[in-house]
Amino acid sequence: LLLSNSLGAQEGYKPTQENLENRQWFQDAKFGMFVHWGVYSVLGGGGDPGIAEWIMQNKKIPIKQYEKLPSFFNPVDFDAAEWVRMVKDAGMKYITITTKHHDGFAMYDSKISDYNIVDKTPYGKDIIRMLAEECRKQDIKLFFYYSQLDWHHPDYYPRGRTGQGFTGRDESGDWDAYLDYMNGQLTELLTDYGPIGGIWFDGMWDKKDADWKLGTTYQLIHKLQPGALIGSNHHVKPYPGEDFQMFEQDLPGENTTGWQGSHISQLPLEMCLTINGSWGFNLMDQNHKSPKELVHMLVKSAGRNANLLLNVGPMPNGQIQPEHKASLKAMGDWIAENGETIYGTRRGIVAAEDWGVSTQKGKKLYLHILDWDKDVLLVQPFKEKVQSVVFFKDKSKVSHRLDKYGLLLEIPKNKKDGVDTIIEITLK
Ligand code: JFZ
Repeated sequence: LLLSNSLGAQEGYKPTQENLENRQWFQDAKFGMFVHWGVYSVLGGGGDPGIAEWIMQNKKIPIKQYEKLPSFFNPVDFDAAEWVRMVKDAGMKYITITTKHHDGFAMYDSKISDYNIVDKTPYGKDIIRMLAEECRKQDIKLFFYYSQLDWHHPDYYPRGRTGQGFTGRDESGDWDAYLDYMNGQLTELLTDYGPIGGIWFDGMWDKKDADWKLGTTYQLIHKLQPGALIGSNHHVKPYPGEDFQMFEQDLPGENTTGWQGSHISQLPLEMCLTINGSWGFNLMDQNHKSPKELVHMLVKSAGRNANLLLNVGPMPNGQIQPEHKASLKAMGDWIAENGETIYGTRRGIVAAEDWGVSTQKGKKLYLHILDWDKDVLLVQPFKEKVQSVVFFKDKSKVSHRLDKYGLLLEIPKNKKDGVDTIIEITLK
């Protein structure tokens, strides 16, 4: 028996060779762009810097009123080629985009529901298709975010933690019919858009004790596209059938948000992060992370074996906010110089510490010194023998001593880099 329920998920799942290769690709890729874009973007948070894609819930907008939003969504400036070019220039290797968020609105041409971008907006075009085609042209992988939680579908019942009372729906519904609908939309996404990178689930946490029949859904996905990677933002240990593990706004193992738990699986890891303080477009949010902070998050993720999935919330006109374009450009400039120490690496033999992290590819070990202003640094001891120690930037020698206390490095002021002082160690 292959099918199983949510508790067992896809018990006995054996990833195909293609899937395993895609996991390697994923771990080598290191950096992707997350996109939260939907009809909520039109409201830009409604003047509240803390609200974006959650506005339906946070402002208790009934379905009848919310259903007017699609008629205002007309992203005439959307240019898939420009988005993908920007992604490449930022040094990113993939895009993960919201095909349906919690509001239930499909950003693609769904045939099983007309609550979608083609049928309900004046724009009338399938942005997911345009993006999929452009990604294929420019060799960028495309992943689909899909919200299991749905504030719009009548059969999403009983309601979960959210969506209580305000939406104006009947207090009834057929849960299995909802799951069929969800699986139907996933089938569309996995058959009509060519090979995709994977499915990024979110929203299970809304109904922790519901029978999500994950085994059925995961098996369906792996049957339709065995190479597609499944991940889910459920904040618990990965279920059988998942191909990567997600960490929301948190470096694996840190659990600073308190939601995440400290379990780190053997699966490829990914951390998602907002570029300011919002996922979807927010007009008031000026909390833009600096390029230095963003580079540090990329490096710290890599040093913990995780990818960074950096989010932008495009504006309702289809453009990316200029501040975010600038941040992405700055990251791209940094990666153009230093990408060798990130792409294709794994966490290095030197564990993460307050001063920074290490990444490694074969005999090349890179120490990324991110926060350290003294002129000497003692790195914890390791067993491997050292062939040479140089500054990555100019390949000049680093004065050092390796003994039982560790590796003592001299880092003169003029060799310090304001963002990341990278030491390249060749191991014997
Ligand atoms: C979720 C979404 O709600 C959010 O809009 C965004 O898409 C983000 C990437 O993922 O965020 C969560 C996930 C889990 C919880 C809350 C928000 N939770 O467990 O309460």
